[in-house]
Amino acid sequence: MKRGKFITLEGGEGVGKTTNLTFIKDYLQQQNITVTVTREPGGTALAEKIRHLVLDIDGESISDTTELLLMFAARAQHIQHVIEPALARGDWVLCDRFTDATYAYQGGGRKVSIATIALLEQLVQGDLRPDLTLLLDAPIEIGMERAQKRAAFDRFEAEKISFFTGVRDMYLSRAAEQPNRIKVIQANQPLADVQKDILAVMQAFMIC
Ligand code: Z5A
Repeated sequence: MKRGKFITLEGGEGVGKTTNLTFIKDYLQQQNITVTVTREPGGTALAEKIRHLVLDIDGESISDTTELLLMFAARAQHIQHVIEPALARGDWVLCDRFTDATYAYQGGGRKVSIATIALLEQLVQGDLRPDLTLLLDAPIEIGMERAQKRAAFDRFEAEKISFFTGVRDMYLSRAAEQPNRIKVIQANQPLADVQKDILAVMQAFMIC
């Protein structure tokens, strides 16, 4: 069985990851590809419990190190129980956030050392890296404005603007360092134009 491809969607708050995940899933299914759609933190029963713990705004305060380790603990479960088995059986895995989010939020936002994140990445993932990452990028105010129209803020959404600037800068610097894997999509356009750009990236990826 040919191993599947691993595609991740990244970006700040409210940039449209969830909206466009469905668009990409539909496109892949039209190409007769079996798709496993999942998300981080989460994707397994235990990892979803960890998600609840790290997003809960009313819980005990969480240290930066604890937050980092919880993200990777959830990821270890997710890789073992969902991502690796799906790739091995030939599914394509479409994941709403993955380790680029750790570099962006814990590294760029919380200022955790990048070397520490890289160490945990190697420990938890071995050689596993996404084959393609779509980074939806928009000015912070636009994403926040969209996100505010939805439910109440979680622990991350309640952060200051400087935190989100750090997150966005880290995402963009990783995209500049890894242009073959990370494709930046301008997410502050009307949805139809965003999806036109996503389609162009997906079509180019399919013929590689
Ligand atoms: N986190 C972390 O710190 N470290 C890690 O390693 C990982 C995660 C993996 C949970 O993520 C949190 O975990 C996250 C980082 C942290 N921080 N937060 N918060 P999440 O993915 O669940 O949370 P999120 O970023 O807030 O996702 P979201 O709120 O679901 O946003 P989204 O998926 O990007 O956006 P959306 O729901 O598709 O769209 C938002 C609204 O905008 C909606 O009404 C859409 O209809 C609308 N929309 C979308 N696109 C457009 C366009 N183009 N024009 C106009 N309106 C649009």
